[in-house]
This record gives sequence, C-alpha cells and structure tokens, in this order.
Amino acid sequence: MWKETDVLLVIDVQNDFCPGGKLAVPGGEEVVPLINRLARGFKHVVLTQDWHPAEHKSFATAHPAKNPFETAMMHYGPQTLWPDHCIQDTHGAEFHKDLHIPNAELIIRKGFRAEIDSYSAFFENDRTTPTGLGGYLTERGFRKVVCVGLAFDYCVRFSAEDARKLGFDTEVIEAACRSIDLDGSADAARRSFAEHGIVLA
Ligand code: VGL
Ligand code: ZN
Repeated sequence: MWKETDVLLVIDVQNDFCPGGKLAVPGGEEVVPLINRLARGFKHVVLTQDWHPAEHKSFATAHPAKNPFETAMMHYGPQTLWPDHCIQDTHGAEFHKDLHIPNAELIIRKGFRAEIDSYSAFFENDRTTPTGLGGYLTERGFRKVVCVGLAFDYCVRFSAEDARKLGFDTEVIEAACRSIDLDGSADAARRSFAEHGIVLA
C-alpha cells in the first residue's frame, strides 16, 4: 500500500502528552496501538520527540506573571505558554512505553533551544530556523509525508503545513491523532489542511 517514497512521520508520542502526563492530550495513549500497526505497513518511519531544557521559555513557569495556556510575546511573535513538559532526559520526555516501531530510521528532537519553541518537525516557531528534517527527507528522495501523533492541532498541524510548503505530498491520518483543542484549535487545523492541499484521511 505505502510506497518506497512515502515516509510516516510519528509526532511526539511521549508520556507527557498522554493521560497522567504534564500536558496530557485527552485520549493521547489511544493512538499508540494504531500507530504501531500503521508503522508496520511503511517502509520508512521517522519519529519526533519534544525535548525541552528545564528553563524553556515556552513554559509558563518561565514567566512569573503568567499562567499555563496564556500567551506571551516572544522575539518571534505570540507564544502559547504551557505547563512544564517533555524536559530532556525525564520520564515525561520518553516515548510511551507501548510505542513499538523498531523500523524507525530517525528520531528528530525539537524545542531544545531555551528561547524558541518548535511545534513543527521542520522549523522552529520563528518559522525560519530549520531542524534539518526537510533536507534529510529531500536527500533521501521521499515524495510523500504521512503525519500522525500528538497533538493534532499543534505539532501535527505545523509539521504537516511545513511538509506541504516544502513540496511534499502531505497526508494526516486523523484517527491516529488526538487534539489539545484550545479555543477551537482542532477545527482551525482542519480548515488549514483544506486550504493548504493537505489530505485529511
Ligand atoms: C506540543 C505544545 C507544546 C505538541 C508540544 O506536541 O503538540 N504542543 N509542545
Ligand atoms: Zn513542547
């Protein structure tokens, strides 16, 4: 079914985005068996891992007057503030223990710079600093990027949009994603996919 030039991009299936985690996405752990099964059908799989230093500026705790889910102005524009999550080398940053994708070829870590968040697997939130994934996928000759994981309306959305902007055929399998759904963000993601020619399966 999936071709040699297709790659499955599995986004942030980490403990902190699952129930019991610091930034739990409702139903987050439900995607794990679906993604395991899907990944077996792909010849090529790449994983991403949200990977923040403890003092990351996307954390509300880095802004004394702010609470989680409020917005702060950063040098690159407005940034939603989150509870501390996915801190490097902690349990919360580990992949869900049941995620089993032995054929994954690359793990790309993002959000490791304290001053910039990175929702997308391709560009940090200043929208210009590349993670290197675009070059990697291009050099490997991939044509289509299929996105799944957490969260549908943040990291999956921005990754899919950037994949499309970089010229890849792009598909999001919504059944294998879950949303944070802040202020209608899941519907906004669906509308954006329709506008950008991203296939929502
Ligand atoms: C994510 C908010 C902050 C995500 C990561 O994986 O969607 N969301 N960091
Ligand atoms: Zn994060």
